[in-house]
Amino acid sequence: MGSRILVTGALGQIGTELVEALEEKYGQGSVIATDVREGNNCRILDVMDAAGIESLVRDESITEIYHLAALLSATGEKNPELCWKINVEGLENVIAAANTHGCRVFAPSSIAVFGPDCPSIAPQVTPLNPTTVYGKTKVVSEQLAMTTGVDMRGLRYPGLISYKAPAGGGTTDYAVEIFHAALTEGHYTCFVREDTRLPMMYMDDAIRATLELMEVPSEQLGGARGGYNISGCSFTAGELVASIQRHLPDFTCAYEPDIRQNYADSWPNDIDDEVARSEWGWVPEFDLDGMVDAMFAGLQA
Ligand code: NAD
Ligand code: AKB
Repeated sequence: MGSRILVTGALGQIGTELVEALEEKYGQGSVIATDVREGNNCRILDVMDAAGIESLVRDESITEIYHLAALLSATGEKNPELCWKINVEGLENVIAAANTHGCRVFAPSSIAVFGPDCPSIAPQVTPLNPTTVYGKTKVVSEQLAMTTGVDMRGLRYPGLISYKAPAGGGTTDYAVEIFHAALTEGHYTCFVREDTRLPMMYMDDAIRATLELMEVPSEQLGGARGGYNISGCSFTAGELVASIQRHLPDFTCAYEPDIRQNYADSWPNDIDDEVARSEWGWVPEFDLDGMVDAMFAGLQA
């Protein structure tokens, strides 16, 4: 039998596009999309329900789990205990089912694993001292990938930019919201400073990276398997505005930093992804202007 795939958190920003890509690759009947919320072609599955995960994995003969259910940084910092429960205990429940039934697991990490002591261009190997609970849960995820005996892989996704689903409560959401505001209002009030530079990535690159990583033979992956650095494009909020103004010259942006500025300031400006490039051939396709052009093409279609 071929791959039988379970996706958790499938209705979110990544799941919306990853499910499509997995169905295209493996066939529609091979992918079971689940979320704690109701949605089209999506079964209800709460990742806190260990028995529910186990029985679904068993009954559907699941071979691979793409575990996307989580609380992101901004939502997570509002409710740190819930963030820890969903992100760590939810992952442990997925790993337990994977262990019992011999599944491979993809569990995303994030640039949120880095803290203020990280160099501005984050190396693959550096002390991981995040200030957010969300970041701490991602450090645990990377450690579990090295210690559970399950074939578990992850990517330190930068802030992801896409138009098919809204961003899900993160610090980097401004880089998604700004497009919708630009088209509907001609104005955006940004919650980080104009000079805030963060690593970002267009969703197409992120989906391709995910599929590519899961294809690599296990023995080819080294100590970064739980969270490879992958770089897309790095830009300031002001540079994003300038790129959007190529399409909408009258677009304006004001800057009113809130608590999310603190999380952004604790993360690096850019990512060194040499290890992903050399171990499994990672190469991004979208730079800032390419991403902005693709966003406008998608939103206006
Ligand atoms: P999202 O918030 O858009 O989607 C998460 C989904 O998980 C939601 O649909 C939500 O309903 C679901 N969920 C929440 N609690 C659940 C529970 N108890 N059981 C089952 N489902 C539950 O997030 P996303 O952007 O799609 O992120 C997916 C993964 O990628 C997360 O692990 C996130 O940390 C990671 N990541 C995302 C980004 C980004 O910029 N989007 C960057 C780095 C890492
Ligand atoms: C967030 O801002 O919380 C996410 C992430 C970078 O993990 N987009």
